[in-house]
Amino acid sequence: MRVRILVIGLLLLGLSASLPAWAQVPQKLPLPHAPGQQTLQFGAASLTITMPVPESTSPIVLTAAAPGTKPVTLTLDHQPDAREFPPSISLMEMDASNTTPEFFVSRFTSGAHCCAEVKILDVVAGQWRIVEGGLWDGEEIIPEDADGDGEQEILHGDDRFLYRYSCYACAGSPTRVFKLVQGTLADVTLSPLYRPRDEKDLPGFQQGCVNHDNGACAAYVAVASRLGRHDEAWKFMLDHYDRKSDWGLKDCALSDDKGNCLADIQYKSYPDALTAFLQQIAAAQPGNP
Ligand SMILES: [Ca+2]
Ligand SMILES: [Ca+2]
Repeated sequence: MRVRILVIGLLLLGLSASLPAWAQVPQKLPLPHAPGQQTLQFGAASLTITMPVPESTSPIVLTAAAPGTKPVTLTLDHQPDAREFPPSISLMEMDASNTTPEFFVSRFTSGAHCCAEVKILDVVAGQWRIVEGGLWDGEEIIPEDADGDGEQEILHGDDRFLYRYSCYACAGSPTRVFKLVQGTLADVTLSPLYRPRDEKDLPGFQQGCVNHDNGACAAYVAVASRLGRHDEAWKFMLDHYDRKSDWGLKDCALSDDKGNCLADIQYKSYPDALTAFLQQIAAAQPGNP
């Protein structure tokens, strides 16, 4: 057994030593300074960026290609008269199911607190695909290697906690982790690999709860629960939450197309509201029964 582990270890060492430079760390790619086309080559993969003339309504065009794969083209809106933000394009390794790197595009849509729009160019079954990475609170998403396996993950505060029980800037929110697997961004938050991060975040949420910030109490109970410490966190929350705040005690079970609430919910207390909210979060969480 010891020999086998040694052999696997040597194989892994050989593998990491042979990784090309572009695969080892994410690399932000420069946009062409002038209108026109520029092709960047990374090993076998290439990305061609076409920047429009500023006064035109032509889009920004990105084309990813590699030998033996079907290329894909992503078009990004360009409005000559609007204040718009350039896309941030990075080369990185996110999806281990192929031998090509991924191109990660994050662009600020502008507006208060919103949003970074993410698209990822990824090879699935021999074809480059555009993975719709969704809209995220904040200006830019910068993936990081959260578990040390050499692939970048998206880490982001759980937007569902924002404004829920206290103001935007007050409480932090629990971290969610998403991993790109064969063209799908999978929610892997509950993997034991990310427990150390939760352990690190927990004292800050607990301190916020001590200060009677109900948003921090919610994050504290949520993170402690996934670390297997729900009961002690719940008791702590009961001892420290702000009883005077009615923030988050109203909810809506059903809305029409225009956002009008058809079924109001009024909770009697913050613990009642929090119980329902954490049940909703748990029910939506992959990896929960
Ligand atoms: Ca890859
Ligand atoms: Ca990783």
